[in-house]
Amino acid sequence: MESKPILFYDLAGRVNKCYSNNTWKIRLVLNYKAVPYEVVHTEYPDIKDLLISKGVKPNVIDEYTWFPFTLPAVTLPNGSTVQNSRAIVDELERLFPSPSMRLDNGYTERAIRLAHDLDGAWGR
Ligand SMILES: N[C@@H](CCC(=O)N[C@@H](CS)C(=O)NCC(=O)O)C(=O)O
Repeated sequence: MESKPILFYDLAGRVNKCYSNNTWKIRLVLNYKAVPYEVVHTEYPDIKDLLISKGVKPNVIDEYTWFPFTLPAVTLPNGSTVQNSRAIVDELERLFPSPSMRLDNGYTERAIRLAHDLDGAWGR
């Protein structure tokens, strides 16, 4: 059976260049794992309707989660769509374990905390 490529929803720059640090996280993981994917360039005003149409549940807003619907998001080969970088990476790691992202190396959670601290320091 032929497997469908992953759909990777990225933000559309003026010349369809990948510019978002958040979506780059997932592009890097897909490239590292050499997973076939197709890019779907998406405009900010379309994110919400796109993800709702794919059955994505809104994020619960808290100190670190500002938007109910965000990119990056991916549609996996089974047709389910996932938003939020960490959730996406966990799914990619489960589906494509090699090469591993080594998420259990102790640095991942530290990096997430550091990113949160830096966001705060930049006057959110
Ligand atoms: N924690 C999220 C953050 C993603 C995020 O904030 N993405 C921005 C684009 S860089 C977004 O989609 N914002 C939606 C909006 O501004 O309405 C992740 O890494 O997946």
